[in-house]
Amino acid sequence: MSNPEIRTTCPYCGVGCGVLVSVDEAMNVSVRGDPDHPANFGRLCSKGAALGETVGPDNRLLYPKVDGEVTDWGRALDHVAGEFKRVIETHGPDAVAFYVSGQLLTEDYYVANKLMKGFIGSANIDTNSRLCMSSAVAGYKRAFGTDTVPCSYEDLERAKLIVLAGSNTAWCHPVLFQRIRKAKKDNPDLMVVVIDPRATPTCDVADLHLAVRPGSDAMLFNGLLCYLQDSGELNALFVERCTDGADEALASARASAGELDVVATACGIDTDTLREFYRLFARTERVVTVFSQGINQFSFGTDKVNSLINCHLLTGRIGRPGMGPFSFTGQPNAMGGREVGGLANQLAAHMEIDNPQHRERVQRFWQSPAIPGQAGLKAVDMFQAMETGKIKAVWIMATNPAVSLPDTQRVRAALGQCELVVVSDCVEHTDTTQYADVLLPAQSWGEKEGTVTNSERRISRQRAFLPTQGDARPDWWIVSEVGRRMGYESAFDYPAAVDVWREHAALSGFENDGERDFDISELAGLSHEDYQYLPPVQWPVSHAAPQGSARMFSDGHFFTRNGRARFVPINNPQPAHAISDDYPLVLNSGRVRDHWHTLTRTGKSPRLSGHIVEPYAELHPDDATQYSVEDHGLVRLHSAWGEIVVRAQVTGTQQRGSVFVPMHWNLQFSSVPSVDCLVSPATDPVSGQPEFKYTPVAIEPFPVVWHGFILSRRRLELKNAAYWSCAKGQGMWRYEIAGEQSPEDWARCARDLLCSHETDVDWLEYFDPAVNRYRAARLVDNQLESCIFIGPDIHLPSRDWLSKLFEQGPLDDAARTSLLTGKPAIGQKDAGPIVCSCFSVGINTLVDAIQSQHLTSVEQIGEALKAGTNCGSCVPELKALLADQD
Ligand SMILES: Nc1nc2c(c(=O)[nH]1)N[C@H]1C(S)=C(S)[C@@H](COP(=O)(O)OP(=O)(O)OC[C@H]3O[C@@H](n4cnc5c(=O)[nH]c(N)nc54)[C@H](O)[C@@H]3O)O[C@H]1N2
Ligand SMILES: Nc1nc2c(c(=O)[nH]1)N[C@H]1C(S)=C(S)[C@@H](COP(=O)(O)OP(=O)(O)OC[C@H]3O[C@@H](n4cnc5c(=O)[nH]c(N)nc54)[C@H](O)[C@@H]3O)O[C@H]1N2
Ligand code: SF4
Ligand SMILES: [Mo]
Repeated sequence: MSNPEIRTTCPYCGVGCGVLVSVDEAMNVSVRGDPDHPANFGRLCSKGAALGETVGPDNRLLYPKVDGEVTDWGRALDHVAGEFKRVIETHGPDAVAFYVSGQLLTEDYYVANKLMKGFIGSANIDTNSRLCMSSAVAGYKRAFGTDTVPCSYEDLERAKLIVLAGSNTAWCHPVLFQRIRKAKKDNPDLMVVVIDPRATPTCDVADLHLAVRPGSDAMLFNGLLCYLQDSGELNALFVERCTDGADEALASARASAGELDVVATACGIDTDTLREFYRLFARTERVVTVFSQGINQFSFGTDKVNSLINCHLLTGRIGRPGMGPFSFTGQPNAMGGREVGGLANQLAAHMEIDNPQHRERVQRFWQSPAIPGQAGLKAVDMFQAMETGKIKAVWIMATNPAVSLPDTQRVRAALGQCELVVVSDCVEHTDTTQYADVLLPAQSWGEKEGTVTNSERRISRQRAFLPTQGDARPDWWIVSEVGRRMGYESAFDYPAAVDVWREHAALSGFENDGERDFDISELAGLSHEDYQYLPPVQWPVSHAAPQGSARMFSDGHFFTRNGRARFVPINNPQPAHAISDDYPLVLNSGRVRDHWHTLTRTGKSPRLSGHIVEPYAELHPDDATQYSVEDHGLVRLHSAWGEIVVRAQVTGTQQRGSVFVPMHWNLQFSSVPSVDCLVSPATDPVSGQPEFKYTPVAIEPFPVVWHGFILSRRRLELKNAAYWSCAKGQGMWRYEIAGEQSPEDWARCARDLLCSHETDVDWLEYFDPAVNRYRAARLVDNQLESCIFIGPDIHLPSRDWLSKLFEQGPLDDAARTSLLTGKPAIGQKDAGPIVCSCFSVGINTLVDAIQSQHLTSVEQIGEALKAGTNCGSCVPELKALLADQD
């Protein structure tokens, strides 16, 4: 029997879907979409649907550790507080830093920010949101005076045109993608334009795809600004009454982007396609321009953001239903972090550190001994300051910078050098925890209580439904306890999360009087019970709008000094590092459908790990020919900052001159430390956001003499293979491996790789020295324990049917034979790699059914195999398979 369902919020992306969770007696967790949550109305994506597979105990950090030794909380907290105090007393408050995360809950974030800015007295607290949406923040602030996302998700349904700029919505905000798909079905007039150098699965809903040259968006939107004026779409009344600076912005746009042909050439698209987009935009009043990392992650990301906001200001398309510039935020609480002022250049409750009045007000509210007079170090600079010794103690919470910051070699070196590294995480082994002097176990999703804010300013509750594992504690508690031990007892005396919430809400309304956009003061008096049952609500939730607010700027009033929005003149900005003969290709990086960031959670799920099992580099077929790269072969990518070896995927969806590498893999899952080894540390001078989408690189084949794979019930240590990667399967782990030299004795090498030197196991072995083909299986009690397949090239047996043998009991003769022949026994099907992760449907099963049952639509596939009928995340891939079979 299941216990009652608990209502909570998905901990992954910024869509912020409501989920209903139930836990059975065996502690199995099942999850379904909350039909009443306004973000998703019952929908989930593949990641949300598989949440139950990610809450298990493996690799959980359970107890505090100091210098590698397990200890109790009292000692660990005293140690952290004592060391921070010592460093501050000796070297001043700016010698310490916090590096936090959009995956903290608002309550955690609030307390961390308060401790650093109000009590330690330094602004050296920055967050991984710096890597994520700081250009959106800076762009909004330049235009509106505040960091205000004006739109609601319902605007997607009310729009007539949706422009998806630098957003792979299908994979990164899948439930919003489903909403767009549904909106298109309900309203066939709705047009969708995708602006992305790659043809991503998002193009599945696109009426028009602009495969722009990387980095050319500002040019594109500057051209649009000119076109809008030329075609008479300028909203003179709005521009005159509600904005400043239109003339300067237009003049600046004209200087580089006044001619269609010039813009088309700069953007690498033909003039007709460009004109079609401009016409569509010009003639459609209700247009939402969605933007994400393809806009933000540039050294001129803020300029890109303002170039697109300018177009909405010129046409007055903001503050009304179905229109506006809409930043889709990445992390579940990227927005909450902005609200509490978690960035080094903010204060709290959308107040500014460089505003003396704000500083005085926040200090008075906090009754704090100190408040920094200027901004602290932004993420990239913070780690560089650790390298130079300026920062001597850092506390990292809920982020994995050794993987996710650019130029990770340097980041790792900086962590290695820093006197004191404290890491709060739910997971024990990550590339970052390796550098920790102190490890603090944080409660994980399902164990903790608090709130998050999604992309449409909607605050939702995360609620606990599992007992806490080990000695883990809420992040807000850990930080408060350190604060108390540093001598600030009363300021950090919070009995529960709701007490933090009330203070945060009260500060938002403190001396506000409508002057600041962020105001949730109506929620400052929530009782314990109100907080427990708080329904999702969009801020502001103020005296004037006690039920929350769907849209901002409806009255044409902005939060600048004179109440007018500002145009920002944009020139023709260029990436920090241009391609050259040495580094002729542009490296682009981002996400895949079923994985989340550095794999600490989705890497635990067999379903999610079966979609894409290895790190890869996507490149165009002509580039593959030019650089002698073989599809599925290994390639070495190198830049001025580092190198990695990954699998090549040759595909026409990539444009010439560009390479795409996903950001997820790291040393816990592969021989690749991170694609960020290659990425340039250049940042945007306004926002501090790194240029993750543009690093010049070179590519060449990586010569190996053998390829292979291993399937094993136990996790293995393969650190010595020239190339390896690992993915969780059902009841086993799957490894892809390759070597630069053949061993003299394969049998011995196999035993080393499989960590097996026992004598009581049964080995089946096959070796053909003429072609260097080796296969072995290790059986215990006649059950498959592990197997290894080695060959001279990439043509190896399918892993998918072999992995099914791990789900069987004792192997029969047919299974034993098929193990050595590398072919499924007669009658046994090989499903192939997973396409639909909800129902684990493989590619071979799909192709088979499409051919034999003459299936011609996604609906027919759904009826035959269920694939695509749950979350729908695989629908673009199903369509591509149907097209291939035509
Ligand atoms: N599955 C999954 N979903 C996620 C996450 C995850 O890890 N996995 N992470 C979440 C987080 S934190 C974030 S920030 C979001 C990110 O969500 P997105 O921003 O949608 O994801 P990315 O894959 O980083 O990049 C988006 C697209 O930008 C394109 N791009 C690159 N250069 C340019 C350019 O010059 N111009 C334009 N117009 N486009 C360009 C890339 O080709 C890519 O397709 O996803 C969130 N959702
Ligand atoms: N090349 C390249 N690099 C990128 C990007 C890119 O597009 N390309 N994108 C950037 C972006 S947008 C982002 S957001 C970052 C993401 O990068 P990271 O933030 O480094 O990635 P995560 O894997 O999400 O790390 C979160 C960590 O917090 C832990 N954790 C989870 N929940 C909690 C909790 O409640 N409390 C505590 N204390 N710990 C918790 C997890 O176990 C994990 O170790 O990567 C950035 N890096
Ligand atoms: S879209 Fe998927 S990952 Fe994002 S919040 Fe919803 S269920 Fe979670
Ligand atoms: Mo992000």
